[in-house]
Amino acid sequence: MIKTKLVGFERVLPSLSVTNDDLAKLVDTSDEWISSRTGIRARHITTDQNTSDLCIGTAKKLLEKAGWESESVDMIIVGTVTPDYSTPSTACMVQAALGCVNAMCFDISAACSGFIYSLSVADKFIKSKTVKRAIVLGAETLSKITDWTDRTTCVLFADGAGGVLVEAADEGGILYEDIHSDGSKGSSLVAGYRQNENPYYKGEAKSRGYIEMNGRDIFAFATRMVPRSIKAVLENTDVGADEIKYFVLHQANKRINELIARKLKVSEDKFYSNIDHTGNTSGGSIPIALAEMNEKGLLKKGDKIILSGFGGGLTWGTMLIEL
Ligand code: B82
Repeated sequence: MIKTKLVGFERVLPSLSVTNDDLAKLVDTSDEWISSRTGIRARHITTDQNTSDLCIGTAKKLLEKAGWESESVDMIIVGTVTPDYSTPSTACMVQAALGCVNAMCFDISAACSGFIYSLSVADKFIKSKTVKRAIVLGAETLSKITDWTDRTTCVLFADGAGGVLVEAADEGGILYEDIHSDGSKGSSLVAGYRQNENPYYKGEAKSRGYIEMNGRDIFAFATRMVPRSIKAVLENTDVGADEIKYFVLHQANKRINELIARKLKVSEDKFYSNIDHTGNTSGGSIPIALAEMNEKGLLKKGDKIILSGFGGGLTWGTMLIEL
């Protein structure tokens, strides 16, 4: 059986880092309030880059480091809810910038689970022998859908891109996945509602662009469903939590991941955390964390890691990976 191996990890964060003290000049908040509730101390915010720019930078680094020819890439997938355009897709923009003329390219909308969903789709194309090499990115510019006057949300969200190269291999790679959606709870985390206000529309204007969330509801969802999903992956593969080197989860709030670690009876030290300097980058958070870990030498060949995303949709998903 063909396996899907992760063979490169890169990220691009905008150069501007905005601290909690900086935000306290925009809205009524404080470093103490933000950091004690979320673990966030600073986040990167773009001044002139859109999602495609961050993706193109990440994909260029990936190809250069791995020495892959642009023409050898069969597929580009971007998990994002903040594409530059509805069409062309962000993935097609990456293709054009890099000259990946042989790739099929599309975006996937699964919010903070977007990278996991994208990796899952790439895995299936590789296993079906349609694709040998793919670029899989998770990227957002959430600062463009953030209400910068709302102190409860503008302190959370941020910008950034991360990505991996995946390649058909004989062993290791993506060993198992557990992926779910619950559309009935979709209204607890929404962004970018566009009412069709065409000339024949008789109702009131209802479009609402910014992120709106019911924090309590989604906090309860994440801390209930993610431990279940991780347990399902470990049980179905007969892998013990002690055999997992790192748990790399979506970075929404440090408290969520601490509670998940406690529920799984796993030391918090095994839960990689970078939310202190990245904030919540939605689909970008897991691949950005992976790229950081790789740079620090934490990702070693043969190690098993768990990736878990959770977010709007609602969507969630866990993968067991052998590096
Ligand atoms: S919160 O509602 O304000 N809260 C929990 C009761 C404070 C500790 C909150 C905050 Br602040 C930040 C994030 C969340 C949260 O639950 N986020 C998510 C949960 C599930 C899926 C995605 C997210 C996300 O924010 O990306 C709650």
